Amino acid sequence: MSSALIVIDVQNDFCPGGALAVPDGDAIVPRVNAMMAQHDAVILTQDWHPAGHSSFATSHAGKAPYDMVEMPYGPQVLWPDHCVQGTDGADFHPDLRTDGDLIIRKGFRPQIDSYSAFFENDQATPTGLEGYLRTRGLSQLHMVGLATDFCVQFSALDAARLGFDVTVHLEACRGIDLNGSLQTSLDAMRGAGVTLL
Ligand code: VGL
Ligand code: ZN
Repeated sequence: MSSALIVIDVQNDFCPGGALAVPDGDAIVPRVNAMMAQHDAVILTQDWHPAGHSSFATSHAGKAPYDMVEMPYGPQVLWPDHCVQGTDGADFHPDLRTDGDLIIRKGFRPQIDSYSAFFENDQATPTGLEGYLRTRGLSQLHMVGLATDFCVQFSALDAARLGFDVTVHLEACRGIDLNGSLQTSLDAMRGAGVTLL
């Protein structure tokens, strides 16, 4: 049985000074780097939105960041513009090791947001990561990164539902915590059989 470290969205816009900064987000970088040597494969995800993406508050007249809207696929939080393709904010944190095996980009379809590394927020459009992991025999997934209560949570829940063995290393994650979303996400992951360390 082989293990993969999945490093979620350790990008400048999610670190202090970035457009959608996660408190203390950059503090995880040394720990994440150190974990890379402990797994058979290292996969990084990169939030990668076109300018004017539908998850940006600036794309909705009269809306502010963190307002909710109803999308065809369900409720969606509106975010500050972040991780726009080709910008510094979309780059990985400069101290993050990026010599992993695969970089998977997500959120590039203008009309759908994508938190999970496996499916877009419609819960149906795949990123291809499942097939990559299965064809390489990577069944033990270890997740770290940003943000615990959004992209890490949705990735972990999808992975557990797909039958992978999932561990989230909380000391190498940081959360946004919108209206208690951090605690809710921990309860949901635990309830889905995800191991939280
Ligand atoms: C994320 C909000 C919007 C994340 C990405 O990486 O958790 N959160 N886009
Ligand atoms: Zn995003």
